[in-house]
Amino acid sequence: MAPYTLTYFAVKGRCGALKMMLADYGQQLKENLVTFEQWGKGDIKASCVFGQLPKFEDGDLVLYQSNAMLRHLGRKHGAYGKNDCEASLIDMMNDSVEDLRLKYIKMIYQEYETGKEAFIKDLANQLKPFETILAKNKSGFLVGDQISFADYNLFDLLLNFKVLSSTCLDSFPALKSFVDKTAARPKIKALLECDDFKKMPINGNGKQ
Ligand SMILES: N[C@@H](CCC(=O)N[C@@H](CS)C(=O)NCC(=O)O)C(=O)O
Repeated sequence: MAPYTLTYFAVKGRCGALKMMLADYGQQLKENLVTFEQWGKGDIKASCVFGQLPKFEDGDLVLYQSNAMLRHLGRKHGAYGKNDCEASLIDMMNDSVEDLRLKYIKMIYQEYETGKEAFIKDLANQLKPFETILAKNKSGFLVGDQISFADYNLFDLLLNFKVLSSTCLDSFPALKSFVDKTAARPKIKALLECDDFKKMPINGNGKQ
């Protein structure tokens, strides 16, 4: 039996990083896919604590909030730093990835037609701090010398950005190397190449 269950829409959306993390740790994931039609009926929404998906189950533990899920898995699978200071830095990195993800989501869902070009133009400014951090850390990870949940989250978002603008990492060697190295991790590579994952849209409105 899969130890973990994810209930979510049939999109990568807020769960790409979680899936990559679990794949990298060799963990099974049972997926309950909810259609937009089922969601529209309201019963599932009413059953969710904050009225939204994803929902993640680890045995009796039920979690909402995708970043809480990443933190939970980080704690369980050794991807939350080697000490409290590293953990705090990883939190800081992940919060910054979340800030950027929110900007991306706003553009995708609210202003794709009018805001996409401006978003791409500003992307270099948004990516620069991550480039600086990765260039400084010889391990090639955001914090310390091992991969953390914030790395998976950044990697997932950068893959979305590359779909949005294939050249967006061209002037960021550290980010490019981070993406290449993470994508080459054997179990992540296998996930990225698997048909079910590949064919899943990034976003619920089909824009990317
Ligand atoms: N902060 C939440 C956001 C969750 C969220 O925005 N869920 C969206 C799909 S990605 C949703 O459930 N939308 C349907 C609705 O709000 O009715 C998280 O990170 O999990």
